[in-house]
Amino acid sequence: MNTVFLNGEFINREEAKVAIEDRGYQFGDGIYEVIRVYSGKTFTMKEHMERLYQSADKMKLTIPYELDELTGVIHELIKANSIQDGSVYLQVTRGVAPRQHNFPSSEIKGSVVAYANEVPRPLQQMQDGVTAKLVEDIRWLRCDIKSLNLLGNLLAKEEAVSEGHYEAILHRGDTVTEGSASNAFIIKNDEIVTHPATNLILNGITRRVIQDICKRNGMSFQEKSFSVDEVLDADELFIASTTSEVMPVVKIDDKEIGNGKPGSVTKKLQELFEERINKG
Ligand code: PSZ
Repeated sequence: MNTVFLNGEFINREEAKVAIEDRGYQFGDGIYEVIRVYSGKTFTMKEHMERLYQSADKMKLTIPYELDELTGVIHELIKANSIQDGSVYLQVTRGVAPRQHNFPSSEIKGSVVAYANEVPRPLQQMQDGVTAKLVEDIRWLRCDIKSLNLLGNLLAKEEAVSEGHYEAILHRGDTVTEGSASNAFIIKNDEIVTHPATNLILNGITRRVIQDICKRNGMSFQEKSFSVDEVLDADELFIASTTSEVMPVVKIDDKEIGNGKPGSVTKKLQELFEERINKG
């Protein structure tokens, strides 16, 4: 049996049904988070939950639960489904109302869905590295909101994956922004560089953990935008997300990065990231 959370109730996954006029279904009018679970315990849950409420504020959405209630829901899902290494998906939409673009009355409560899955860590890919494709970033200008509207991300990911790649690395003209579902980092002369946390990217929780790791270990971390040419000329390239962790990219389009193998700085970050996971 698989237990999920739907609008205040814990029910069987098969019985969880949402309304056809849910604004998440009709418009993608909602937000979400994916929270990692290692050895039955959440990782950086507080940061994910804070970002959820921040995303809600940015789109004038009221989450119909307090933060500690949602935290309790997540713990309950992990327990009820005996999740070891996995993730919890949590989404909040603007609720169910007759279809119209403008927001429904404030009496309409948001819909909340959460469920948990077992998800293995991508250990082999983290060891070998993956390939990526450069794709033009055609998304809107509020990529800082973790919105359900992912069409721009999906088109890019599909283009990359259908051609055998793991990820699409997005660029707006000459400027590299982030991955389709990850943040992107280059390393040049031992300096780790990633796009600043502006409206053009999602400020990833994994990105913030990496930033903190660098600070504590005297590694150079710079938030500044970089170009497509700088990627092609980088010593190392990696992407980072909740499920991909620190993932080396060893080839982009037809160009090998460095010697085509995961680089030493990326490997060091992976080690330090692993230590964080083990600390819980
Ligand atoms: O399961 C998956 O494939 C996941 S879990 C989280 C993501 C993918 N992606 C998050 C994400 C993103 O969608 C974009 C556009 N940029 C950056 C990230 C990284 O965010 P964190 O580190 O918070 O997961």
